[in-house]
Amino acid sequence: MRCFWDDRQLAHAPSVELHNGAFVPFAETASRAGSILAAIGPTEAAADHGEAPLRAVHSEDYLAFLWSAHKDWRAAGRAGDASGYAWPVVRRRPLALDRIDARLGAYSFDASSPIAAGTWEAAYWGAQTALSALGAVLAGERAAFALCRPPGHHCGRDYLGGYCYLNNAAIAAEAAIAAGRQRVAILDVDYHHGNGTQDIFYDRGDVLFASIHADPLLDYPFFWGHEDEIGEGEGEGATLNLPLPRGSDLAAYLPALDVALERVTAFAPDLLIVSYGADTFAGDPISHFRIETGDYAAIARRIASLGKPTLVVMEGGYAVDALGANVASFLEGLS
Ligand code: SP5
Ligand code: ZN
Repeated sequence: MRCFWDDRQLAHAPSVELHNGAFVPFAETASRAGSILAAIGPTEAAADHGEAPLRAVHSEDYLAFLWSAHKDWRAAGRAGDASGYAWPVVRRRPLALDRIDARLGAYSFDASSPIAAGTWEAAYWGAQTALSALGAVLAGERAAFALCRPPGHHCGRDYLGGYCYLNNAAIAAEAAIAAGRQRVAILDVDYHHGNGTQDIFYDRGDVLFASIHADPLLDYPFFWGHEDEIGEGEGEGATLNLPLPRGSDLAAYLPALDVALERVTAFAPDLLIVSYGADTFAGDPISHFRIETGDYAAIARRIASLGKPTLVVMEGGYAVDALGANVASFLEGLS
């Protein structure tokens, strides 16, 4: 399978994140990419598709904020990584956004996604990596893999969060539609609900979002991913959430996968985008499913049985030593 990667994605390297009331080492490390690269073999470099595909998903003001946030942080005399500490829960309009701290609050939904000096560069090339792999699929490849890092599925049109800054899967979906595809299905199999992707397409009938994830009653991101979220307006019925309990293993996972795949089939997409997170792995340090390395091949084979042109976009997965093998297993099952 053709795999795409750009090493400018390593530029994103925050040092700590807020977790359970204390700062701990940032879990979404650049070494994740090294583990995957060592396991999947040769990759192709990303081509630059410019900013227009980013603007098709994210708002102009959010992109401007993200581009300058770390410089603004430094200009305010701060050291280290930029992170918010106050959020406009009461959304008085217009928001007063003069201060960098106000902007950080307004354009984020958590305090575990710091902006470091290289965040914009890495996120930009992550999106370009997704677009480059999409290009291969649009040109006729049955499947391609985009090694995107930082991941994307938690961030929305105008907010970051969950280690995500640009929504790579959503950017690829919009680009596919701009290139003439009529219907795109996004299957999200990361441990966490892909709240940003859901939000972006919530009122859209031409993009299906189907997600299998840890029940948000107990797990991050808490406020999205419940079964009764089904989309709205023209998008009603084009969002499918399949929360599973902590401790779920392959036997618990496969029935949910079959439900999701039936919905994808009924939707009859021209293109399938898989938001693939390996944080469903039994050994993941921040997650609580029991999927084993070999299980990813079984999951991928079922996805491949749909026979749809498929773009796989990397999302989470934090057991760095096993991450490469988990990704390789998934890609092998897809081939
Ligand atoms: C893309 C993705 O998988 N994002 C996950 C974001 C989850 N963030 C909140 C979970 C809190 C766990 N933090 C533990 C850090 C240990 N170093
Ligand atoms: Zn995740």
